[in-house]
Amino acid sequence: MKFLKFIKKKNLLILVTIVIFYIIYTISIRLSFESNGIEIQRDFQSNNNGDPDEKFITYLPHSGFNNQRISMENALFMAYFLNRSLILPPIVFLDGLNHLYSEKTDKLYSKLIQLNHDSNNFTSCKDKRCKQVKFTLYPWDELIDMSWIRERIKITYRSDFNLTSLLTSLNITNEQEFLFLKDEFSYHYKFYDDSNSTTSLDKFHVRINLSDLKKDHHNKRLIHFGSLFSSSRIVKELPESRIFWKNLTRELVPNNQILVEITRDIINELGGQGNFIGSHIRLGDSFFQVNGNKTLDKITQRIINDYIKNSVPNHPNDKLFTLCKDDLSKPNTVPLVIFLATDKDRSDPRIRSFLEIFPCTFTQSDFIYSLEPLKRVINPLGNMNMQKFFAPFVDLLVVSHGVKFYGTEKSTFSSYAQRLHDIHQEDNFVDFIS
Ligand SMILES: Nc1nc2c(ncn2[C@@H]2O[C@H](COP(=O)(O)OP(=O)(O)O)[C@@H](O)[C@H]2O)c(=O)[nH]1
Ligand SMILES: [Mg+2]
Repeated sequence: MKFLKFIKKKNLLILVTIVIFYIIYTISIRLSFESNGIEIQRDFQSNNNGDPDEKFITYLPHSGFNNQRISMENALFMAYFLNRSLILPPIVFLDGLNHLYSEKTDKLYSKLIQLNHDSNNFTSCKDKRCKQVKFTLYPWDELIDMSWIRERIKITYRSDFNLTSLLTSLNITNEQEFLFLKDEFSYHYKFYDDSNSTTSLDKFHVRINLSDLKKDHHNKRLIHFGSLFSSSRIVKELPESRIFWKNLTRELVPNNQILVEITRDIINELGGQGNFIGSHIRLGDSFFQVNGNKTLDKITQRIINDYIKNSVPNHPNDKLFTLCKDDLSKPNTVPLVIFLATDKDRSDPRIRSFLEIFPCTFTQSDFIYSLEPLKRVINPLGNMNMQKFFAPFVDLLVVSHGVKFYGTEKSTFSSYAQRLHDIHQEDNFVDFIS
């Protein structure tokens, strides 16, 4: 009897322990999915058991971060205009390869499918030469404030690039149930919100009126776009479209808490918001490498002109000034505190010539101490340390708080910095960081 009682007691104890462990486990999983304050439905494939009549759109990301941001913003506009939910792919961060891109959608898919959560490496081959590339897939909500858009559009998250499992999860069993607008070349489709628009196709090849797309394919469960990159991909001429777009571009700002803390710290070191100039000089690859000297000449001239004509306000603090005081006594130097964002380091000869004219120029590497918290940023999808991938965002956020911003032509990084700068200026540099 006693023995039986003991067994019962023991079973009860085991049961209670299991229940406690289960509760702790569930809470910890929830918390890890709520790291930026929002509960995110991470895995689209295993969670789509909702409305069978719900209609979706999706697209394929490619190239650098800002190319992906522009595609994502265009996709949000499409979802709004077509009144569909968006299946949002993650941000693709690469280490060891500048661009993952193919102009043909099928080929791009065959590259992207290599990126899955089982690994953080894939093999990239070009002209029969192959190398290992590190990657991580990162959720947009961890970086950017999506709260405004979430109130207007339903977003579900895709966590890999497997087309078959995407279609299965949507119960799509034959080709008639979805529309796949595959690209055969770069800039294939251009979309128009107003069917009467006379805006030309320019570099694009095929015109699609969004109202026809909406009407003719209203019963399709999914409209799958290829690339949605390019700020001229969608012509927005209807007043409602313009208002929506203006709000969207104003609301989608980086709000990652660690990035915000670091930015605040560096801005303080620089003498506070509005007391320094921000510049982005892109020299690292392709077009920007070839045009590097021109970019530097243009930016230098623009800063000098503004400095002479408009006497740009600049109040360097004493600590910073002691660092550059001696160099400022040399001829042809300009006493402005500049934060320089660049994809090259200070030893690059072109950067060195800029520093000779503007000796009070500082870069991210001058604020090593402020950058410490970057070491703590972990991707909740896959646990990859994000330090390397996040460094450009520190540059982006700091330059956008300069009293003036001078960027590189044709760089989408620069155009985002300019947009953020204009937002801060409109708000009179009231701390975005509060
Ligand atoms: N740290 C840092 N990285 C940069 C800077 N400018 C460009 N990069 C890197 O180069 C990439 C540029 O690609 P993208 O964002 O598509 O902009 P774009 O190529 O200039 O139009 C960024 O994502 C960064 O990884 C910079 O000022 N600082
Ligand atoms: Mg790019």
